[in-house]
Amino acid sequence: MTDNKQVLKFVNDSIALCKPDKVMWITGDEAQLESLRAEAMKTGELIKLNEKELPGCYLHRSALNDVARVEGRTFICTEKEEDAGPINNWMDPVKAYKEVGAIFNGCMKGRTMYVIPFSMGAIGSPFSKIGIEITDSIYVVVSMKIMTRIGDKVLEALGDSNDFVRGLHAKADLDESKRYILHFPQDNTIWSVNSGYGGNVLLGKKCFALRIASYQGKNEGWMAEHMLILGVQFPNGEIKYIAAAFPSACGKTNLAMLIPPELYSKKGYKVWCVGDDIAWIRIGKDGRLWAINPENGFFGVAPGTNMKSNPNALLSTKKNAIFTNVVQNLDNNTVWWEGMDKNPPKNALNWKGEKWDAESGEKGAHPNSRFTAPAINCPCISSEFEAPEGVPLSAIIFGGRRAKTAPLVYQSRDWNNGVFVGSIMASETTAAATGAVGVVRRDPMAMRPFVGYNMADYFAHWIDMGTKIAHKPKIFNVNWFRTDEEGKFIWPGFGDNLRVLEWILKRCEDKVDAIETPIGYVPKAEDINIEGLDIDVDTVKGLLDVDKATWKTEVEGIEEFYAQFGTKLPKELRKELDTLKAKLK
Ligand code: OXD
Ligand code: MN
Repeated sequence: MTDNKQVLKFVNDSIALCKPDKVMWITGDEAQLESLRAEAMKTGELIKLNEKELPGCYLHRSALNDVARVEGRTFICTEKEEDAGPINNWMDPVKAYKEVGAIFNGCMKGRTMYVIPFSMGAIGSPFSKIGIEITDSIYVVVSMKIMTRIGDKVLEALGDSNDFVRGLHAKADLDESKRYILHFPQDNTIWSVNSGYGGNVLLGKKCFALRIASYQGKNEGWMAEHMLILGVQFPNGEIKYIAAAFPSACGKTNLAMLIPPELYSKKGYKVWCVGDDIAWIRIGKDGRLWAINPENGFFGVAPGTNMKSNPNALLSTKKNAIFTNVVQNLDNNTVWWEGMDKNPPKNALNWKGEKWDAESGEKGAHPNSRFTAPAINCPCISSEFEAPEGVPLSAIIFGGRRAKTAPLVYQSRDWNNGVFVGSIMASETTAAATGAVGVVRRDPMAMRPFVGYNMADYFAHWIDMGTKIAHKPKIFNVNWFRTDEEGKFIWPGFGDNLRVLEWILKRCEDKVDAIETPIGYVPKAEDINIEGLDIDVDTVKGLLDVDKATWKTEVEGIEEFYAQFGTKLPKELRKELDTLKAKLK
């Protein structure tokens, strides 16, 4: 426990509101966690998996109506609506506390309230930030243990400081119509009720490390981004770091844990994973940008993860992991999902817990089924994973899932042009959020669902950061998802994406030329190494093609998107758009 008066006040206020029967402070002690897992097994909240094959691993099934982030019920509650901006849902904080407070009122009667002190970032790092999550869910407690650093040592690091995020979560009765994910950036507070899905309830992740942290970053001069961080090690041992933003379920975890093609690994190339989802980025004393991964685990999309697509992710799930909404193989009490291998189990339960037969043609795992796995399990985890100051960035990459418009890779002309490139990002939607899948939507910097304030001010913050960074990383855009006439992906992707990263890092050191196009610099086709691939230089030329007519249509979409920001849109971005239009003439 703690003497911190602000922490005690937060806990006591939450007790008065939720009225639990019992309160348990999570100490981080393994015996306490083990007794909670045992309790959750009794109620069916957790199912213990085969201890020999998957030691320390559990299966969890969510409610059928609760399988993804609910963007429509996620709100930014600021005094002025303008501070939330046109992209976010807004609620007046007074109304939010009152109306959603009524839902929390008494919702933990007959239950235990768990108090989880957690740190985003290594405990004691000057970049780290602390939160307290209060919850009525053991699944949340044991998942927070994987995804963050928890327990007494966090309270010790906090001391008597008031600088912590207050997170209150109750699964309550999982009533969809009363589900709310509320953020009060001006109060350092998050309220989440009536959900048990990771992205809505592991409050350290999207709610704190992106929405609240992006607001803190704007005020404190740093950036919280939806980015993986990876290191490419060259044969001479040197490692260069890249941060990359992609919308949800577009392969961030795969890229972060990339296995080099044999051609490269034989020469001594390696890729090290620092993080797969979130980067907190600051200007270092040396004038470069430095990034930490504030998380301690991976909350990855299961379907499609296999020993070919991402062996490192799969191996990360082999101990002390939690699987949510995957298939349970009843013969050996292990798990399976579509795209794991070609042998679906015969005797199995689907994600809903019903008897399931692959022959039925129905999917066994939910498309947004997940694994929660400790980062230290990852065979390619970077030696800098815990480095208090993080790693220096050579390049920033934006990317989306576009069948046609964007070329395989292009480089922005400079920082402001790079911010423009990030701001116009668009991607086809995926199952990570509820709603239609496969619809193209603008997702600036992959932060559309995660900026905790007005997106126009967020753009301005990016522009402003550029004026302060002495040694700026170069900014690129990639698109692994271009398709041919039959709708098949042209670029092989996965490990072969290293071939594109190689070009990017060469550009950062001025070691390779490029061709100027209206949208920025693209590689000369022959500078993308295709040795050992099944595609020829002409195919690469096609992948790098910038079609003026398509981009003219794209400009119309950008105009429309920008229009909603009115005069708040930074003039630098308007200028970049005008330049693009002129170059397309
Ligand atoms: C995630 C997401 O879970 O972006 O990382 O939805
Ligand atoms: Mn994400």
